[in-house]
Amino acid sequence: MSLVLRSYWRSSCSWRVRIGLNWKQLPYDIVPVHLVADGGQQHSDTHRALNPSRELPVLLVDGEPLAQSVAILEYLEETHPDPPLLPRSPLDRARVRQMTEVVNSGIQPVQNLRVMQRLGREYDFSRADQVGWSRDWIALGLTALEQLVSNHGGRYSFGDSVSWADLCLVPQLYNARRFDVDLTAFPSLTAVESQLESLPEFVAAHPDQQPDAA
Ligand SMILES: N[C@@H](CCC(=O)N[C@@H](CS)C(=O)NCC(=O)O)C(=O)O
Repeated sequence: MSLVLRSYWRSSCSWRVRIGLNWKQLPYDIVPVHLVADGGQQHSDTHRALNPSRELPVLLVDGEPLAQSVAILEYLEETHPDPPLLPRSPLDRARVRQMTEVVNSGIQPVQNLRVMQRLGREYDFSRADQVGWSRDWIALGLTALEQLVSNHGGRYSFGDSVSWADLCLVPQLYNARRFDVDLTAFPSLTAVESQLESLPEFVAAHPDQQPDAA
C-alpha cells in the first residue's frame, strides 16, 4: 500500500495524522502544501481536485485521496487495528471520540487560518484582535477538555493508553501557545502532554521535524 500525506508542518490536523501513521508504523511520503505561500497552495487546482474543502491533510491511499483528519484516523484504525488508538469498550471509545471532538469540531474550526484571514479582511480585525479571538475560543475548549481529562485521564488523556484524544491534544496545545493561552489553568492537559512529547511517534510528527519546517 502506498501512502502519501499532503501536509503542512504547522497544520494541527496534519500533525494528528502524522502521529497516527507513526503509531501504526506505516511508512508514508510527505508532500508539503504551503498554507500561506502563493495565496495558499490549498486553493490550487491540483489540491482542490484532491480535496474540495481546500484543506489539509489529505492522505492518498494508493492514489485515492482521503480528507478530514478524524475520517483518516478512523480508516487507519479499521485497516490497522494494532497497535490500537481507541479503547475496546463502546463507552470508552465514545469517551475518546468526545474528547477528540472537543478539539476537532469545537476548537480548531473557529481558529482556522481561513477564519483569521476573513476576520482580518472583512471585519477589520487587527493581528492582536485575531490572537485574542483564537485565545478565547481555545481557552474555552481546553477548559472542557481539562475537566474530561481530569475525570477520565491517567498517564494519557484517556486512561493509560495513547488514543485519538492525545493525537488532538498535543497539536492543540502547541497552537494554544502560539496564541498566548495561559496554560497554567490546564494542569491535567500539560501533565499528559509531558508524557506524550518524548514518545518517538510524537517526536517524529512534531512540526520542527517536518521537511517543510521554516
Ligand atoms: N476538520 C478538518 C479541518 C481541516 C483544516 O481546517 N485544516 C487546516 C489546517 S489544520 C487547513 O487546511 N486550513 C486551510 C485554510 O484555512 O485555508 C480536519 O480535521 O481535517
